[in-house]
Amino acid sequence: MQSIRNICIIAHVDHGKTTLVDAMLRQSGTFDKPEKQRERVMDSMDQEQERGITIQAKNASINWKDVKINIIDTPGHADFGGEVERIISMADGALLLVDGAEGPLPQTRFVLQKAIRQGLKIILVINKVDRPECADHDQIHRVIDQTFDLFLDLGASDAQADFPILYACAREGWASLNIDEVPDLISETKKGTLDPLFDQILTKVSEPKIEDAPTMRTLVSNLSYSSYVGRLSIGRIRSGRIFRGQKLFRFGVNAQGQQMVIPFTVTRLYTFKGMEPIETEALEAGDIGQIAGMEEVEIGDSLLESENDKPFPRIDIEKPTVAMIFSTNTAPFSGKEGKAIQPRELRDRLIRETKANVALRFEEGASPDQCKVFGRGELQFAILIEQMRRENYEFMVGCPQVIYQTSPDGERLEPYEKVTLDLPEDFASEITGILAERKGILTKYEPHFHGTSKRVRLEIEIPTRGFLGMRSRLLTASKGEALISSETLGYRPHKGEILKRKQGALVSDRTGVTTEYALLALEDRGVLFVEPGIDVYEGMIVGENAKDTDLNINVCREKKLTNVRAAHAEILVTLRGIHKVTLEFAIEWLDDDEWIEVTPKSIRVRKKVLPHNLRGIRRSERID
Ligand SMILES: Nc1nc2c(ncn2[C@@H]2O[C@H](COP(=O)(O)OP(=O)(O)OP(=O)(O)O)[C@@H](O)[C@H]2O)c(=O)[nH]1
Ligand SMILES: [Mg+2]
Repeated sequence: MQSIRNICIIAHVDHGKTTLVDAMLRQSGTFDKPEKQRERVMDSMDQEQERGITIQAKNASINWKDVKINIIDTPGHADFGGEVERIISMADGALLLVDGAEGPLPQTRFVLQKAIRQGLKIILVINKVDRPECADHDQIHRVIDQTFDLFLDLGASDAQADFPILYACAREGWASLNIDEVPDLISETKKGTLDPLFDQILTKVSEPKIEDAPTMRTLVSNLSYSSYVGRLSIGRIRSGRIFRGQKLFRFGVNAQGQQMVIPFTVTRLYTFKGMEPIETEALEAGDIGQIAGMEEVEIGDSLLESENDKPFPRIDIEKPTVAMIFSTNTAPFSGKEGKAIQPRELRDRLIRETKANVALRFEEGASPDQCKVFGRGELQFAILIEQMRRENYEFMVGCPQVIYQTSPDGERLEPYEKVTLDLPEDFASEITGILAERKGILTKYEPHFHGTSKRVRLEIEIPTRGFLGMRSRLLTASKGEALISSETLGYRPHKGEILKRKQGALVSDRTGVTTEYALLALEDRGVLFVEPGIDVYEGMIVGENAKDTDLNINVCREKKLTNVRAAHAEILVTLRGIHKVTLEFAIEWLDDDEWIEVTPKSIRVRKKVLPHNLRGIRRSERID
């Protein structure tokens, strides 16, 4: 039987995980034509390529010195932390990547904590050592010290804290155990490879532990789909052997949370070769593969050979802290640009999503045309919304809301986050000011040099409610220079009212087509969201008011032509600028009494109550 190693790659967002997998695939001879490969091949979903981030954990496999190495690439963004939690049990070892210039960041801590708890052997890879900030090796040593402190802080065992360290440039495809070699590898006076990394994986990560059980047992840790065979379960064979045609039992739970046992037959099995699933007759204990044969399977189910066997405990992952309402589209233009989703379809679609992604949870909404989805953050919602939009659906979503809890003695609790910001010192006071306004408290202010520029690393503890919708504002305030990340701190006492948005909305008071003449007259009132010649309806938001009240306005007014010359002169006046409403912008901007209308072609924002005479204009200070 072939020797196997199962490893996952974990890190804070952007520290180079997927780039490292590229290099590992390339150097192990997995690609037929390596030069033809695009970058970050594991980021195979459209939105992953477009956004340059990993959203879903994915498997690949390579062969090195006759050992099969199963690799699981994971996302680093905090919103997709659930992906890391659910797949980590497939691995025995983890490559922990830390950007040599940035050092450990919040998500480094989160994923390391999961890996330590799971008892994984950890190999530290200090990546991006080619960055100019790392030319000073003191910087790299500092990062190693910080990472070591993190290990101790998280209760690593002695064996785990005794981790090997590699210095790597994933982008150029080399790694070394010797820091003194790094300058030569960067200047290419010495040719580097990933051999030292592969060797560490083979020697330091143990062979998969095989459970002492007489029959086949596996836990479904991930799902995939093939248009050819349907739903596929991804899991690691914990004991025994699984083969095509085998009769197995799926141990799942029903909607009421009760256990159910359903027999099925394995119709197809796949093992990974590179990123490709290759059909196989059998999978041996220790290996990771895909199993076809049942459509209804869910992550956390156990697939067992014996009906009398005990299932694995279900994967327990951190609870969502935010929620969003999804609704059918009730706006007047509904169904014009896509397919207006029906209540039942909306429900089915969202339930399907929450089954494939255990970090999301579904709940019925307040009315039959609404559903509530619980998740971890704005980006996670934005990706789901964008995905549904690409499926040609039209629907609406409300603004993200935090989930409250009540303490045993009746106190109202809300989720908190620790926000870590790294930015040029000049912006620090403005940024802390913005967050202080939203009840954030500065807990750490650490100046450091980043190359020659003076930067600070700030830590701010803030109610999640205060941090929602703030990312772009913080980026704008720091001229795009701030590195922002956050981690949840759990529930703390409610911090009192926080105003969601200071500015009111400019709202169309009628249905019609916008005119340049009307919009020009409005420019000084605030920021416009629509261009001339756009269809609008009563209650649709066409801009942000500079004042804190909503303003109902006529954006369709035509200029009465008194003489030809005046009309001609007007052509020379053009609108200063329109703020295009993107999905991300809308999610951050939206207030409780507003909807985002999502269609395959447009993102519109609107008031929940459309007729202007039924709606107040004073935005009461929102206390939630
Ligand atoms: N200078 C330098 N840049 C690198 C290196 N490795 C990766 N990068 C760059 O870092 C960026 C992020 O790389 P990814 O591989 O997508 O990072 P990731 O950790 O997979 O990111 P997520 O999956 O979104 O968490 C890309 O622009 C890479 O080109 C490296 O060794 N040196
Ligand atoms: Mg990635």
